[in-house]
Amino acid sequence: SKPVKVVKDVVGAAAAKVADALTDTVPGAPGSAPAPVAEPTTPAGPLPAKSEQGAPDTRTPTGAETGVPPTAKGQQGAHLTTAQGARLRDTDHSLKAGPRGPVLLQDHHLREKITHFDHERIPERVVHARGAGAHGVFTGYGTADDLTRAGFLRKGKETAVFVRFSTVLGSRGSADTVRDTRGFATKFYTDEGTFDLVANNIPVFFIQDAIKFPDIIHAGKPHPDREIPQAQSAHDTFWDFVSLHTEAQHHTIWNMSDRGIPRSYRTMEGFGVHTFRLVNEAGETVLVKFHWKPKLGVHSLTWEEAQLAAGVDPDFHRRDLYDAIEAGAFPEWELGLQVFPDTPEETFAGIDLLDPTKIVPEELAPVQAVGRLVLNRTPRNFFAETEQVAFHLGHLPPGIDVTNDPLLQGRLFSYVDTQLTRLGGPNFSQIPINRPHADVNDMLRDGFHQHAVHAGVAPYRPNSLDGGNPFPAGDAERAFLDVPVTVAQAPKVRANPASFDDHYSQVRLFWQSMTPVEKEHIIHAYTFELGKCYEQAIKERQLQCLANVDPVLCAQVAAGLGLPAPEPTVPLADVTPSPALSQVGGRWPADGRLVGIVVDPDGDLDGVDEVRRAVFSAGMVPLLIAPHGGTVDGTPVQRTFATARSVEFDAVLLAGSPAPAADALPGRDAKAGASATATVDPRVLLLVDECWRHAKAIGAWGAGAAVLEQAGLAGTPGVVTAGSGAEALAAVQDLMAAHRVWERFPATVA
Ligand code: HDD
Repeated sequence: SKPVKVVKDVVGAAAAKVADALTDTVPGAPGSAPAPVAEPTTPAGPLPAKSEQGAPDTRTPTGAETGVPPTAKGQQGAHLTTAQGARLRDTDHSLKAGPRGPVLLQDHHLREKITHFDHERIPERVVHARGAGAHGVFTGYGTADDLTRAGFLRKGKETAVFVRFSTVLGSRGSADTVRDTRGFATKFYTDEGTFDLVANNIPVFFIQDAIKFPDIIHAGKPHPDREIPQAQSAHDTFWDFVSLHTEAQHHTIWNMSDRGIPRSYRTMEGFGVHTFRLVNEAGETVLVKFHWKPKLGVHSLTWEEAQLAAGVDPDFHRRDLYDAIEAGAFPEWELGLQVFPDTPEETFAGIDLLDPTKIVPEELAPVQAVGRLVLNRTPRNFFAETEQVAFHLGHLPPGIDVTNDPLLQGRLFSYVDTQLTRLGGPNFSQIPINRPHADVNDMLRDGFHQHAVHAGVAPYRPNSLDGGNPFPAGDAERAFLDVPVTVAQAPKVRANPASFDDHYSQVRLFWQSMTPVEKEHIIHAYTFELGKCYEQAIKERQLQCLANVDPVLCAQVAAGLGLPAPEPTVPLADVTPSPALSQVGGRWPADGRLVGIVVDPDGDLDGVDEVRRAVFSAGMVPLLIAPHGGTVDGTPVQRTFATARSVEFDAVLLAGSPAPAADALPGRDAKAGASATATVDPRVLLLVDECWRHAKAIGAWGAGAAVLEQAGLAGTPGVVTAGSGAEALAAVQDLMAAHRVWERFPATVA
């Protein structure tokens, strides 16, 4: 047998020497040529030693510290070491009794490496398991100064934030574009303690009391026997619960509306749902609801897009978030407040502010902007940051307090409790992403994963041994204030106030506030989801709920299911529509929108170049779509005819399309309508056809006009043929401001 060759010592080696070591022959492999390896990067210096054990380990920054440049590679330092810092010669071969012999139990490196790997996964979140996060900055406007003492809302005050968006029902590996509620949780690392605003993209919740949370989640999650369906509500147990438990109907109609399938996290509103209490410097209080308003407007996918994206790109939303940030199109929201007087009744305009299944229409209480959020940095490590971030409604800075909303009260218990299992003990606030940016001086000690080496002997109060420290703070030191709300003398009961019994009036308010095209989408969504149920009784019960919302909605869904439409069992509420609830009718900036440009490599490439530049300077992102990858006239091709689908673009421009090669797509030519005389590649026809169905703006100039002719779309709504690329872009941009070419959707309901 061949002699075993020991991998060379690379201690102190230059890059070339490292490469030499890496390309060494595999020890013991008979006569094999060394496998080519990637070019090694220049070794960086080793990680600095941790100076002392008394403080958090700042070698792993939270994002606030700038010790590690954002471009730093994952593996810091030139030399591989064990977890104890001993340098290693080899990590590719276990220690054996001879090259063909058994592996030795004494191989401490093998055992360390495999053991650590075996424990790499932590339990996924019991809800909101799939998510994507980003860092950013929040800047206060100073407009809430008379309402709250919270310092992060002061004018010009900048506060670091981390935001995690999520779906609720699916597992960590499920698709992004499923019909579901989205989480929108924000951690503000304020100077006065961390504030977590744990919000959703829907302003109401399924239940009014947290004690029912396990029930709604058991019903919404996959069936316990077969664990299907994944990440969706189109199944019997969900509809069984919401049809029996009618307070869920309001949240459910939002799910069935276009809000259930957002176009992007960037185009979602966020809602704190509950009413909170603010307290100002003078000790005066108001009640508020928190709102996030996206700069790009609220915008959704079409149902077909959502379904296609789940297959074509299951990471659609997280990719969109990261791509936008990396392209410099930083997602932005304004934080807003609806403000209500803090009266003993805790109602506003007859609406119970403690009922989390009710909104207050913006027409009655306008949303007042109090600050701006910009997401400008993607996480460096998904696990360390996005997976380990831990939110909790009880993370409140002075100036913000909770109310008696029974859903909020239960949440105050659940979040810390769940982290104990998920993050393995009570010290999760020492994990870098969870570390407050305010000074911490608590008396919490020990426990699993304790990272601090606390000095002192007296973590109790009062004490005379550690100088009496720590001392309580007062108003002058900006201490948290539990607002001394008077609690009425009342018997202990398991009951809700009577106002919580109205389960239908606001569902009707939502339905009546929709435009015809939005109503059409809601009808289709209910028909699809109930059509996926097996139990006839569940469909009938949900139809009864819809009858109590609106007879037209009920009749249309019933027709789709082939069932009779029942009569209402409650009087239909007389509601005033709230136009603010509709997504249709506004105009929004085009920043960060994606424009596909279909090119013929033998066509008008000067014009294409000009249009690309114009798209860039309008703050949008051009994506070149060509028959093949690589470059066209020196410009990189981002999508090919084989990979481009309508879901990826907000609009498409056609500069021309080459005739299909004779052998292109055997068997598909005839289907796509192409023939020997076809002048347009059938894949381009499919793309344009999809864009049309998904109500996207389409523009063409020059040879591109032939594509529209052949697709039979020239002259239809939202399809523009222009004399130049610049004109086509201008027309398309104008159409994009309305998000979609809404008139392409047939609307049969008024
Ligand atoms: Fe919750 C996670 C939002 C009701 C219990 N919730 C979680 C997340 C969001 C929300 C955005 C993900 C946080 C992250 O990204 O890490 N939850 C809401 C909203 C609710 C709501 C807006 C109603 C207004 N939640 C709710 C109730 C309970 C919980 C009533 C329990 C009684 N939620 C949890 C949890 C989770 C969670 C089990 C799972 C993972 C976690 O907390 O950290 O504690």
